[in-house]
Amino acid sequence: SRTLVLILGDQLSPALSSLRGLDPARTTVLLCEVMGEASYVGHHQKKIAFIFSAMRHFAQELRGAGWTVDYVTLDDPANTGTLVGEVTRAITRHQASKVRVTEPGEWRVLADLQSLTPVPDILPDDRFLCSHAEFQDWAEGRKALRMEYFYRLMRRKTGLLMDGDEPAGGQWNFDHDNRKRAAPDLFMPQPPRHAPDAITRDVLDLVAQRFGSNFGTLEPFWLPVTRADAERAAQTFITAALPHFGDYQDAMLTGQKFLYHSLLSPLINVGLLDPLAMCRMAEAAWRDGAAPLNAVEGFIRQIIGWREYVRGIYWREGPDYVRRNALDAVRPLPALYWTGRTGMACMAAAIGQTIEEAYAHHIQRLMVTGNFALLTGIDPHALHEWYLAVYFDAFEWVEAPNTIGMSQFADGGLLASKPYAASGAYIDRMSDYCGSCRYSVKLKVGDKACPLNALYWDFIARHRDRFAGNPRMAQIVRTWDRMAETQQAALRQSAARFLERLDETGTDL
Ligand code: FAD
Ligand code: DLZ
Repeated sequence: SRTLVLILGDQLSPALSSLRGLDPARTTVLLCEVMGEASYVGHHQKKIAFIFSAMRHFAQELRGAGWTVDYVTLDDPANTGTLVGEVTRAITRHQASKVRVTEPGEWRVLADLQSLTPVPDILPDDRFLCSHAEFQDWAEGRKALRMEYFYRLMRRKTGLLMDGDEPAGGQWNFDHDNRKRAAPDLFMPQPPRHAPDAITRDVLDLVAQRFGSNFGTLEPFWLPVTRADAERAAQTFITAALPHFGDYQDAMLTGQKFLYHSLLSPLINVGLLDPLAMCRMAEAAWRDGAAPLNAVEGFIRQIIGWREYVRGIYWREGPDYVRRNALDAVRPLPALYWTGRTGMACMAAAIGQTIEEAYAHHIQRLMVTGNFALLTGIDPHALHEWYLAVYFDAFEWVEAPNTIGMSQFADGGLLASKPYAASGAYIDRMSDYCGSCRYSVKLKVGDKACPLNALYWDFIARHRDRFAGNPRMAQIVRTWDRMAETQQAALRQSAARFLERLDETGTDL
């Protein structure tokens, strides 16, 4: 009897649980490009190209390792357009008696797979360190789920940066060292650029033809799409950028799209790189004296801390998590999120590079596009669909908790202990954007003032009662309460004028 193994577009790892223990002679591996997955949101063109090309290269890799692979391309005339349709067709084609799959990264796809006949064996995705049961055990009975405590558990579990039972360097977290402002530097490392091979060129043609009117620019396309190139990119990051990763983790700089970030998220998320192996490489760099502890600890925390923690939250909170809206935000997503056309230099930079690269770094996502949405009260579900569409690393298990929870406080503070809300002063402190902005960050009200300044206080005022009860927000609420009424009115009027213009045009503000 034959086993059919379905491998999804973000499961491109040879050590995947669904392949383990199977006899290649009695197994067919199915990979399928389907319109359903390519269109559940209007993905950035580069994201689709990256996933299809990585899938095609992975099929080659598997064949090289002795597996029989059935690869269905998007333009196959018989393609039904859905995962369920393609698995059903493949069961008949290969007369398979069993179907196996590693659990997907999204509730929607899990429900689809569970609707198949025969119901497949759905195996745990042990590319993650923390199983669902372990996360539940950790979360059970806790009043608040704070990443920091979860992270310590993962440090102990992996032994990463541990000296016996103590954290290396005597501290678990060196974040306070990681808030430096970056300066222009001619020697800023750049991620390696990979020329498209014949497989990628075919995919680029397909994407141009079928998704040419989707968001974002397709070319130049230079992302790694093979395991070997991904591993080289990881090595380049460890030697060239990791040493400064910590210092400038929160910095933003005009014209520098990547700074000292790794760009490894898409490669890790689709399975071309193993997250634990990345952390071990970073730790080795510290032990060899090639990178400082604050950088290496910061990098490792993002991966075994944040990445694992948000996944735990996603699966614990259930499929309705993406619909949470604790702050009752209802404004439609303004057009400027798609056009990037705005005089706000920070927003133009973050969205502009999102259009070009399908990438913006964490502080741009959280404190620029996320903060603007939070302050202006944009519907979190619409924003969630935007983040899910536009970034090359976006899969719901990781995108949704970051958007709904961390960035929009729409889960009411389950994930973040206070909203990540900021006025223009924060952007000015962490970037050089304000110097080239149409608006003045120093002005608080009026048409020439940075809109974030009045919007910030308007946001505090709108949610005054809720935030007064939050120990981390109480001080700011008191500041608002003590402000002269005339000043409060001026700020609220200024915010209202901006929001009116936003609703009228949605772009070019
Ligand atoms: P680096 O700064 O080099 O960080 C190293 C690695 O740490 C990343 O590759 C990533 O694997 C991991 N990491 C860092 N921060 C986080 C985090 N908060 N959550 C999970 N992993 C993290 N990340 C995604 O992978 N997919 C998403 O769809 C996604 N959507 C986001 C949406 C919002 C609103 C916000 C605020 C953050 C989002 N993030 C998402 C988290 C983070 O911004 C990206 O992981 C990071 O910017 C990827 O770039 P990088 O590889 O250069 O990261
Ligand atoms: C994101 C994506 C895209 C664009 N296309 C495909 C595809 O054609 N076939 C496939 O198997 N997977 C694709 N994916 C990834 C899936 O959407 C992903 O597995 C789910 O979102 C679960 O994380």
